[in-house]
Amino acid sequence: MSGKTLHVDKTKQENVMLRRTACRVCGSKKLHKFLSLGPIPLVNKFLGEEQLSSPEDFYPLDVYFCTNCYLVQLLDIVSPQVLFEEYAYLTGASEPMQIHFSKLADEVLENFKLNENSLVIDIGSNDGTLLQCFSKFGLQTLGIEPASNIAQLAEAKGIHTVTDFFDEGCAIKLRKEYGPANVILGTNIFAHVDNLESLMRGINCLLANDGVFIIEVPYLPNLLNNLEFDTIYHEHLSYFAVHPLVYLFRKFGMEILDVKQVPVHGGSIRVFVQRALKQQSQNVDNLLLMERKAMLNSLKTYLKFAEEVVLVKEKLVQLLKTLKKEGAKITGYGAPAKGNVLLNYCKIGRDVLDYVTDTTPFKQGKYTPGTHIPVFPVKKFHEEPPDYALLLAWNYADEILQKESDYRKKGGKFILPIPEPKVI
Ligand code: DWN
Ligand code: ZN
Repeated sequence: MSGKTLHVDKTKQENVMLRRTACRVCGSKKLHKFLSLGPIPLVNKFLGEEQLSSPEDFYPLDVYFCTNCYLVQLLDIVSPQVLFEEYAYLTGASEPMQIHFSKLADEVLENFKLNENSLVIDIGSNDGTLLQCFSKFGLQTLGIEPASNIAQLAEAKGIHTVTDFFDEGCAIKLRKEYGPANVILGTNIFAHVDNLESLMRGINCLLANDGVFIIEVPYLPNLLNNLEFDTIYHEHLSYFAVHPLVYLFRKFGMEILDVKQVPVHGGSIRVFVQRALKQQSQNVDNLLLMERKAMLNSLKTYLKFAEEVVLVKEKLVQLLKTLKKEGAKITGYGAPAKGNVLLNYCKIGRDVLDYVTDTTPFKQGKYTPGTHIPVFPVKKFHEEPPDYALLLAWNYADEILQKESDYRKKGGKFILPIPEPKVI
């Protein structure tokens, strides 16, 4: 395992980082640190060959629990401009996400009265994959995406996309230009935003009176139960359960109409939010009860999680060491952001993984941040199959295992890193 010295440029950090001292949702200062995964680099900043010899920046990654509203969160905030103005992750690069979003659009169309005049706005619309599922039914769509390299891809597909960060100021401009939205979507953006007050004021400004705001966020109980510690990184500022969300939406005159668990990104919740409810789904109380039973309101739960994370790390490192000693060739499958947390936290470098493969064009030909492992298209995996493939994109295990059944038939093995390192 690589043991290099980390470069922490304090002055640079001060320029790109803010330190929050109060809870993002309730403002309380009763915040308890329970886990440190850093210092690690920014995990979507893949490096070009020319960058490998320059010093790299590493940032603290400490996780806190608010004993007032029970929000789990980061307090060290890396500037969103640095994180998102140019971005490597493409929704369309993962086929399971295309299927998932298509089902989301079907559900919205079934449950809400929409027609060809209805406006659907997607915040953090990425390459337009989700909005395409609405535009094919003739609805009006508008994407908001801060990464210009990705907004361009959406435009090329015919999905009109405004390149901007969504906040209250942006919402005021959009409302003037496009009118109120019947549906506002925010899949995997709610956890990414530090200023939730400005975001929610923006939603209130842009949403039609009877409109619906639909978010998807990774669900905290899944993170805890499956030890998905690698989904913790600087882009994800909040780790939500339903309890803090109820608290937050009420502050802005909104209520959760319905909430359901969906199987993406390690287990997420899809939350439907409106101003005036006729009736709230029983699902809301059911999940709140489950969260109380799971002791999400107790610091002890998080301290136990932190202990388990260390054990997973030790077991994974030991397993890889043993396999390497036996002369095994190992590579990584997928180069997700979370994979870079795992590699950096466990100090798994090029001495362990020969290469990683990934379907995202922006990542191919580059090197993983911090660990400098080359990223290739999946063709390399088929041409030079390893004995073992560390499944960094474990959230797509079912699909990938099925897709790579030939590799497995020929004796190739996958290593699943969490919840407990396992060879399959
Ligand atoms: O919130 C976030 C989520 C939505 O996406 C972001 N902050 C960043 C990103 O997280 P991630 O990079 O961990 O997401 P994924 O979807 O788990 O990434 C999977 C990666 O694996 C992608 O780079 C595509 C790649 N992949 C692959 O190479 N072969 C994926 C599949 C399904 C495959 O068969
Ligand atoms: Zn709080």
